Amino acid sequence: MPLPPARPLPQAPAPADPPPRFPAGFLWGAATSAYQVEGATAEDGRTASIWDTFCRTPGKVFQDHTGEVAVDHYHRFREDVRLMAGLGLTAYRFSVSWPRVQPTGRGPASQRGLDFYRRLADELLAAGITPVATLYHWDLPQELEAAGGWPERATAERFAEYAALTGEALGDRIGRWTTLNEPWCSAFLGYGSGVHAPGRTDPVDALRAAHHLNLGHGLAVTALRGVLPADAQLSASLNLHVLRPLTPSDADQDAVRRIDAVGNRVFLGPMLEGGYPEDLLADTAHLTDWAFLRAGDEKEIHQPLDWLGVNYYTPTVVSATAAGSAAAREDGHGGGAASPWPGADRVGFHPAPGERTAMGWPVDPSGLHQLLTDLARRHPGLPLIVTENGAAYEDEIGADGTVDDRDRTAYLHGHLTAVHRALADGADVRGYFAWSLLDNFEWAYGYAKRFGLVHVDYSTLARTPKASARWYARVARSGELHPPSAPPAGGAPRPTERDHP
Ligand code: IFM
Repeated sequence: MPLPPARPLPQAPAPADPPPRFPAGFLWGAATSAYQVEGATAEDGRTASIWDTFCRTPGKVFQDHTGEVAVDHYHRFREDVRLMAGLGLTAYRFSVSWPRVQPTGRGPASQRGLDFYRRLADELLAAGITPVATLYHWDLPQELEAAGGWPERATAERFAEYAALTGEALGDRIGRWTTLNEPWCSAFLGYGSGVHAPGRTDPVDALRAAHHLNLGHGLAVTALRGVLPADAQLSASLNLHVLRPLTPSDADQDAVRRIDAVGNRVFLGPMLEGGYPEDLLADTAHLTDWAFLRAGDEKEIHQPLDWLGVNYYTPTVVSATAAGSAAAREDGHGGGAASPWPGADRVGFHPAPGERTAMGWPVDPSGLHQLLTDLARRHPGLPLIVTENGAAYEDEIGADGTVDDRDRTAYLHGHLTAVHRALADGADVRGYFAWSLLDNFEWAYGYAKRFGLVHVDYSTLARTPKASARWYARVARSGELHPPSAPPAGGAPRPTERDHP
């Protein structure tokens, strides 16, 4: 007799996949920079930087905003460190203000200036947070700009002196250093398109500035090795452009090559490979003979680094186009008549597909994966740290006093997923810093764009962690990449009152 057909057994629910886990010791951080957060621009002997001057020039910055008060980190750093501790951060990346530490850009250091960073580092260390110091995040002492600025070789030499005296004073507390943050912006937005301080618009000055920033980096690394403990970890942070051709045509591929040369390899070449790319010299030969590049400079710049800082926000789509066309002006860096891309006049810039942040920057985490895995392939053995990644959105405090910035949480989750995939694909990524810890002064956009994990009320300077900060805290504390929507076990890790006075 045939047996009756077996009834299917009830299926046990499939166990949910465990959240992706990051390696032990991975640095979970947030970043800021001096001019964007400190304020106190005329206190304790600090002199003007090029950004103070630029902000005072009518029409350069949104509604003529300035960094005079910024978010008052200079006076509120203790509260801010408690905030970081409450978020479970294990590292804080900040920059040292050159005109605070060496007010005239040359000569002896200001003890009062150095003391601020001593106090900040001590507070961080006491909270178990690793300080990561950037020496130059765009605030050149105005006196050095008056003497010619980055287009002049002497500025690189001054930078190395400043690096040495800062390293000597703070090296007992700070073990991780970055020489320059985003030298592409300093050179090409500062001296090329002029949308950043000092607002000059000369393509040759921009190329000279790029070289002297590179040289300053090399000289500073050598100077720092001479004064820092042997285990100090040195790097530079580059905003590398992830480039995509509009079409697969040879002409569009050549547009990618040109922007890669003047956007990426102008720094990667000398810093990591020992020389400028031949095609960059050829592309810019109608502008300059590069006589400012002296024998021995490339060797000086090519110093061994302990890690590379990678800043990524969005990819860039380019095509071949006619010089001066509308597409050629859509460069994503504030427009303006002058180009930040010397030698690439016939390149057009196009919006990448996808959602956009309040900066108008398309959201595409795959670009971060591409960047990290490409760097790992090209520079095996060089550890990478994502030193900036984040998004501006139109955040508002709700009636209940919270900021529900789920778009930022989704952005961070997407990009951390990309970092995790890059790790799985062999990239040696050691940490991630969200940009930014706090809402702050967003350069030519003034206070109009909010990048913070923590909301700042600009009239009271009150800090309120956004929902993204609470999500990021959970990830940082557990080392696990929980999806944004998953309700946290035991309730949301809201910062406590003790953490956030
Ligand atoms: O705010 C800036 C930061 O100073 C340098 N990197 C990009 C950020 C967002 O524009």
